[in-house]
Amino acid sequence: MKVYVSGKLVPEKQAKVSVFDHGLLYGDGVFEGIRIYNGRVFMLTEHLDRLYDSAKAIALKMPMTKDELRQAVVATCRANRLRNGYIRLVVTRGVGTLGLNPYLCKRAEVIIIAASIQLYPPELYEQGLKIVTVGTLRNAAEALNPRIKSLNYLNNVLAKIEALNAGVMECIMLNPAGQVAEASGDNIFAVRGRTLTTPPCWCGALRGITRDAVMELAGQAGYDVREEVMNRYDLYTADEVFLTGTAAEIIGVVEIDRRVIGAGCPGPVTQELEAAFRELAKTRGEPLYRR
Ligand code: PXG
Repeated sequence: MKVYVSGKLVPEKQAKVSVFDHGLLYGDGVFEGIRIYNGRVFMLTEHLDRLYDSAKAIALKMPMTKDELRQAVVATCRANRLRNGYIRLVVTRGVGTLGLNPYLCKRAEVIIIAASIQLYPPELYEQGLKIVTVGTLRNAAEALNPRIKSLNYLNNVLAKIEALNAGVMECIMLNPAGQVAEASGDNIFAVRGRTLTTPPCWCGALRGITRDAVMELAGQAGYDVREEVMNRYDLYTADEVFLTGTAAEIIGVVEIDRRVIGAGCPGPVTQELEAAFRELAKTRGEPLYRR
């Protein structure tokens, strides 16, 4: 595998960063996780826009233009001859001193890994996920805004640990007001009749690229799509609940805190949107090869 680091594509064994990199020392940096489907980088423009917004929010000066980064992403995928896969795009504050001061870091480091990912076993997409609400609250937006896709994922890791310790693979994270925010690495939707509801970003959700795509697809399919404050009641009593994310894609939720959701299996709306998403993934995004 070839990895992009310090402006070059190098064999993975040589792909290294300094122990003085503030990405490692302080979790100071931002990232994106992007899918490659059918020889196309899915929604690359949207991912790059979000990355640059995350960087701006933490006052991190990107060392290259969006277009240069787009080309580096494409080159990394091509070097690994990927037609389907997963790209981890990481930007760290770079090498600095043993002190917080980010302004003493000379230059941000850009890392591009193009490989593959499987989050859940295929059976779970057919059976649906069982999840629980965890005690770890999503970061308060006024402290570290969840809209920033930062390298500081301890908030999510702590939630994931609680989920795993409870014997499930995902969880619901609430915001400090006790409202539904998102899952540890996915957004959440509830279906009731012909209405789809997801929490607005100000409730503590990342503005997921998959979330945006699903909202667009559901709108086109004639559903009433709403961003509304949600409580656990809205999830417990929904016809269907599903999660969306680059890694998870679209996955049905069939049990929350030991309440069975809907019919106890991934529902028809979830399945319809999954199929529409598969179609979209075939054609949407930056083509990597001529054919
Ligand atoms: N919320 C959080 C906190 C996330 O980290 C999403 C929502 C969904 O956003 P997208 O844009 O992907 O639809 C994410 C993204 C992993 C992994 O390795 C997790 C994500 C993306 C890629 C890989 O578990 N989460």
